[in-house]
Amino acid sequence: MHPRVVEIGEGIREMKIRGAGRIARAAAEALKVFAENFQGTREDFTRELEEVKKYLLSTRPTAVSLRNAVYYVINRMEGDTLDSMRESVVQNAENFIAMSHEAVKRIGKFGAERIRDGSTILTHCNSSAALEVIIQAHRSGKEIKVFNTETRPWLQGHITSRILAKEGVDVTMIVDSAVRYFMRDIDIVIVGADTIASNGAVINKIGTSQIALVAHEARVPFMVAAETYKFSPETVIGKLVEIEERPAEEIADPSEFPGVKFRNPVFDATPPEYIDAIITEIGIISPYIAYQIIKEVMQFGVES
Ligand code: RUB
Repeated sequence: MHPRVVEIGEGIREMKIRGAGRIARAAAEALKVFAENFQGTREDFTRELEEVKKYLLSTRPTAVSLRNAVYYVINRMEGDTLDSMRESVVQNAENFIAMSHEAVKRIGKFGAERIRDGSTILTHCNSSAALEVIIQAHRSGKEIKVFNTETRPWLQGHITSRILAKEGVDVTMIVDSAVRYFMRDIDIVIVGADTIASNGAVINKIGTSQIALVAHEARVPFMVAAETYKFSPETVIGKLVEIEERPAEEIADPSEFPGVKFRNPVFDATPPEYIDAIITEIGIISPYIAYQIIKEVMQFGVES
């Protein structure tokens, strides 16, 4: 396999490239690199494309954006000759990447409209889509404050805090368990998504569902910022979303805790009844219309 393809794949697996949107674009980029650098026969191309596809799909299990990106690029491949097939893969990958960037910008625009001047926003983990909403609201001149969780165990919240501080946003980092303590100061919660199931449940960084529960209790609106390629066609045909469980070492050194078991699931599911709206690039929608959105993205294809 081309070394750059492996570099991207391992980058996703080891979380050097992370966040559902980024890993989707990186997977499309890997397919593009493969097609551009391929040498061999048409038959070899088809066979190796399948290998690259399987390899990319194996890197992280939860974010459907990765699979939707891979299917988008491969299932739309056209042409009978090797050159036309290669060109088609390159073009599809470029289209996906451009569409993805554009989607995040539109989400930011729509979402920023929903942020009232003077609001205090809570976010969790590090979501480019959620950050785009916050940053566009800030750039439009609204006086906003942001609380963000540190997000154990990978501390993606550090990235979020730094990005917001650099933008000049008034940002406060809190530990994950302080969410309920601060909820009385929060006007709106905005998080991202890795996958949205056909029943409207949102799968996002572990802890998201607890935050949603606390927001619900405090009657604080809970919004999800997500591109339509985060909706999962697979869930329509009955597949369950696999929740990635990562090594215990990410939490603590198990050798220092003889007799102790560790569990480290890195995503959880927030049911639709705790979600006020999902901000997508095609509009702000109720989680209950997830199925209609999936029908539109079904065109990406699904492996049954
Ligand atoms: C990242 C995470 C993000 C979503 C959405 O988890 O849960 O909230 O992926 O991000 P991890 P984006 O760090 O384990 O990949 O809006 O950037 O797609």
